[in-house]
Amino acid sequence: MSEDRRLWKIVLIGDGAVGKTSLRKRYLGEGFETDYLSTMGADFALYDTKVEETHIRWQIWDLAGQPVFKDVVKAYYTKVFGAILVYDVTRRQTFENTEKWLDDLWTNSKRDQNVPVVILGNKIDLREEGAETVSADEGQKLADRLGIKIIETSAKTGEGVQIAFDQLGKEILDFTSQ
Ligand code: G3D
Ligand code: MG
Repeated sequence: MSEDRRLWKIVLIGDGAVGKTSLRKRYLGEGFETDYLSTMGADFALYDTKVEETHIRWQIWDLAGQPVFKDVVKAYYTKVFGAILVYDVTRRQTFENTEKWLDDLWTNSKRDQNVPVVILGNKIDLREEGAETVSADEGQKLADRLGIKIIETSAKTGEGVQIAFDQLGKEILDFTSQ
């Protein structure tokens, strides 16, 4: 690891089965290490990349299910540099829960609203017309209201995945160089 490589812890958040683990795997491909923190029910993967000209090492935290212990939540959110918040475009309730996840992030990281976040509307390969479905337009309206970027993705096809992580990287870089 070069000396000036920055270690950035990020967390994946959002309801169960929205595709958090699949997105992480899609982004990382085969070449990543994970450490399973079995006592916590969380694991993290390390991945070296570049954001603009800056060398970074992502430490991507991912929860297996819902944490039971308060300490787990605390450890999960502690010292985060950024977050990827995921909803599933085929399940409206997961979209409606995004603000609850933002609150969790802000409260538990004790950083108020000062955490770079990107929101992902995932599973667009499954999107059909219907009341359950969250449209791109609805996503954009929420993005405008929150002042947070929403990127539509598919962990299955890979669409949007690289863009989403790049976007978060840029936001963290801007934030940390303020
Ligand atoms: P989670 O980590 O948020 O709980 P997972 O979600 O990554 O475990 O994904 C839950 C299920 O959704 C998995 O299916 C996974 O394959 C599927 N999935 C995730 N992202 C996408 C996507 O973009 N498109 C499609 N079509 N499926 C997706 P299983 O059947 O393994 O439970
Ligand atoms: Mg998972």
